Amino acid sequence: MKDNKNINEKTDQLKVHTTLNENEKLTTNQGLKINNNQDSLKAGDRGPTLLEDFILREKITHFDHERIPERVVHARGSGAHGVFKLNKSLAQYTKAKFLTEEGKETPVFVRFSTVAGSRGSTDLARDVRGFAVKFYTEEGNYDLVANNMPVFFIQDAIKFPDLVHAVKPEPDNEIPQAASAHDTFWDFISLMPESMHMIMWLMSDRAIPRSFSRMEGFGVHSFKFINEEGKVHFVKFHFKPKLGVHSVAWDEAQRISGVDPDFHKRDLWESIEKGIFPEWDFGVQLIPEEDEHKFDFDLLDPTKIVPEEVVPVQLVGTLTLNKNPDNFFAETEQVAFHPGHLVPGIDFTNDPLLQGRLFSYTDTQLSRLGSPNFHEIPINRSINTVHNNQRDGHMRQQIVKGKVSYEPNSIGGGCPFQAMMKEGGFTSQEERVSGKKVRERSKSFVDHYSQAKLFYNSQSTPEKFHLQNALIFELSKVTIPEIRERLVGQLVYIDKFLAWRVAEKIGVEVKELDFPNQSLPADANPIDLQSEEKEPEVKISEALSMQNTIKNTVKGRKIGFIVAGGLDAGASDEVKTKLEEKGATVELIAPSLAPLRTSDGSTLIPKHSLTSTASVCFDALYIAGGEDAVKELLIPENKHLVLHFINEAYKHCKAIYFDEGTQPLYMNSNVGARAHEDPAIITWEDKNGAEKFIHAIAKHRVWELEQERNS
Ligand code: HDD
Repeated sequence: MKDNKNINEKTDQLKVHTTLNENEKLTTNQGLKINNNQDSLKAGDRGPTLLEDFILREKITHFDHERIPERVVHARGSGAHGVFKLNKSLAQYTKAKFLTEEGKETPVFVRFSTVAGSRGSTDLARDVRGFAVKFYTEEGNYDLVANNMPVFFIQDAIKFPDLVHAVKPEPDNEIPQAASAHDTFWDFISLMPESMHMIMWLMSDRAIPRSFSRMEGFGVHSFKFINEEGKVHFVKFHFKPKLGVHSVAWDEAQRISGVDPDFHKRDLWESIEKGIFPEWDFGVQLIPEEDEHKFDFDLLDPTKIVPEEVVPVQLVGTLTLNKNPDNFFAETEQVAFHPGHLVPGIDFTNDPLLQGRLFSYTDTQLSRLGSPNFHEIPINRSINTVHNNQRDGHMRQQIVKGKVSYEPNSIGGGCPFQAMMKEGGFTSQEERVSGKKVRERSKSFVDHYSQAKLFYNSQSTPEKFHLQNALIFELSKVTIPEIRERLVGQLVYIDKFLAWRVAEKIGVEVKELDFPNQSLPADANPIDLQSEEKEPEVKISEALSMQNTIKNTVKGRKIGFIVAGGLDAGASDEVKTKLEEKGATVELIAPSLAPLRTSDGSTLIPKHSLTSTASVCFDALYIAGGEDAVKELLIPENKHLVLHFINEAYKHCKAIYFDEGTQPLYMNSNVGARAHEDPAIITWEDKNGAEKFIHAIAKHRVWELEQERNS
């Protein structure tokens, strides 16, 4: 929505820096009007270009310096503006103003990302997704730099460069791009048992989301809330998508990467342009400070979740994305997040991963954005005005009046003053800290498998099957058998059948492992420690299976209508209208892009041809009836393409609606050969076909029929 009404304090602030070239004359960067932008200044029309051509020089120089370093991780991203609305006050737990006043709306900018791939890589890589939220609060910027998975690979930030070097393309040949399926990643992982819980998440379909609007977001670490009285609660942050958590199949992800590598970016952009705003419930898990040690895991360990069965998630707010950026580079590329951007009422914990992050984010902006003044880039500016004695540096924008740039001062009347706590001055939570200076891991961080098991056991059968196949795919790309074998040795501690099944497919034997483990205290043996494993409080957690998040909605779904000249307009219009009324989008796919005539003489313009798109770009297919249309779809040059569409959608467990007269296509496709009832196949025989179709799409996929649909 270019000029939609979703204006807030932040978007208002950005307007001052926004420009439109409409009806304007071309100028240099100095504002000089340009009279010829086609030719450089030469000594004679066939002569050499003159050095004095300042217009050419300015243009080329600017172009030569257009690129900045991409983010060292999370390089590929998509962003949007929006609003966070608080529905239930958290004043009992925190004094952060944006979390205390019921009904309060806070502007936000959110950037989603993949982690390993370069800026130009595909959206559908198997990867963690970043979910970074900048809240422009009246007390300053608060950044929740989250992921779509609630745990992390490592427990200590000192291992982050190792992890990233292992997953990024291998340094000798820069292969593979945006993929973890290679030797160095699995070599590292197989030597880091603490990563196994995260590996379960990464090998699950959560790593290949259907869209950003269908992913969860997690703050990962435990943070702290502090209320007006100074009382402390540990807090875990959650974003739960209103559309449910849904993913695509791995085979589909690979196809989408070729057909539409910008699949997620496009989905986010188009949804917002259409007014189908992505929305999440914002929730918190709250743990009183005195209960810190009540769990069978350490709250400071970022490889652990707090199961929702133990501490329920309280939903207190709504995050809505309602405006696309005006300029990708200025906003999405230049936005700079940092877990250390805090407001009073929120504080860190001693999670050693979080502690290291607190150094990394400002540091990286210095090389990425090139100056300590990156906070002055419009997208990064706080809506609260900035007053301090920091001065100068590359690209300084603010013009601070007066002689004074130090404190204390008398010349400037002592300004700017320190703020007292009651005036909103930030104070770190007072915490007693004592201990020997040691380079060690706490023994409370040592159980690496219980929650990996919890995750695996909480998956539905199809989800387990997908996870197993993901491991087989990834490990089959590992060329060194010892690494494959070592990893299988880890899987044994999670699920013996899983380990055996993977081992069988990747050509190794299941052996018990015995190798040095850097993450444990020097005198610890991982196997002994595991035998101390406690019986977990929760054995299955419903919240961990995507299957349990299905919502009864087709909002934001994209349905492909396969049509041809002479289609039965009445029937297809009825289905289309019903889908659109419920917030789904219908796109027409025809043998060519030429306008086509329907049975009632009206004209339709197809958006796609059978060769310009693929079934993987849609959530469901509708095959339109009409004698002439079906005849055209059956001519040899179209028939194999249509059947490919149908068979592929069928294989990916999608809903397909065959309308009146499409029997020949139905019978010739794999659908015709099905042996059992299938709730996601709707035919001309179904009464209330449109309703059944909508119901089936809302269920996302019939994963439970995957084996049958693929047999
Ligand atoms: Fe990080 C970017 C999330 C651990 C160092 N991180 C980055 C982004 C997200 C996360 C979403 C992209 C922000 C954007 O869109 O601009 N990172 C996480 C989460 C972590 C985590 C959820 C663990 C719980 N990160 C982590 C560690 C370190 C970093 C342990 C270093 C010690 N992360 C960075 C970084 C990045 C970054 C190098 C790259 C670009 C940037 O910061 O601005 O500083």
